Amino acid sequence: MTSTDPSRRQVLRVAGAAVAGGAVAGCSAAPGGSSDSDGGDGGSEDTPTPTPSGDGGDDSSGEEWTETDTVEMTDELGYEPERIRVEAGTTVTFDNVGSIGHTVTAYDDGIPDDAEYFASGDFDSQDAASEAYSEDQSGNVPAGETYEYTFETEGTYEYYCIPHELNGMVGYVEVV
Ligand SMILES: [Cu+2]
Repeated sequence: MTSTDPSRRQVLRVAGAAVAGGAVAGCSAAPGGSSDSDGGDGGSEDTPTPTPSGDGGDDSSGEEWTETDTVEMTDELGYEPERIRVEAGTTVTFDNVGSIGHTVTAYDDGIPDDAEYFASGDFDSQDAASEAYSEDQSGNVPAGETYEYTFETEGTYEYYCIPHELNGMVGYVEVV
């Protein structure tokens, strides 16, 4: 009945790994049986990592697109809604409802090939926009103000906020 005890399994697995990495003879792994004493970086490999089943970062399916022509920029450092869908020719208003400034800056390679580049401050490339912003915050949309852009070309656009890109402040517009 007690045929498979977990500690034994572990030892077998460690042994297997040692064989697989057999070429590296330098650091002789301790065959002492304590499962934690090899492995280089003293890892936490005993802890079984639970694999979340539902929402592991798939962003190509299951995403929600909201049909609206208004996007709010918030103090939570996000665009709300993050993904909108509009018809070609729609003017979208990006409204800064928070208390700190943001930008609306398209990725050069995040827009359809035949689409015009857009950015608050009306720059014609991502480089120009980020350079200008770092010089004197050109392109900043202050609290309470808006930036508008009319989307003429069908396709998906990805844009970001220059000061908050690292906080994940990225948004999408799908033009249909
Ligand atoms: Cu921002």
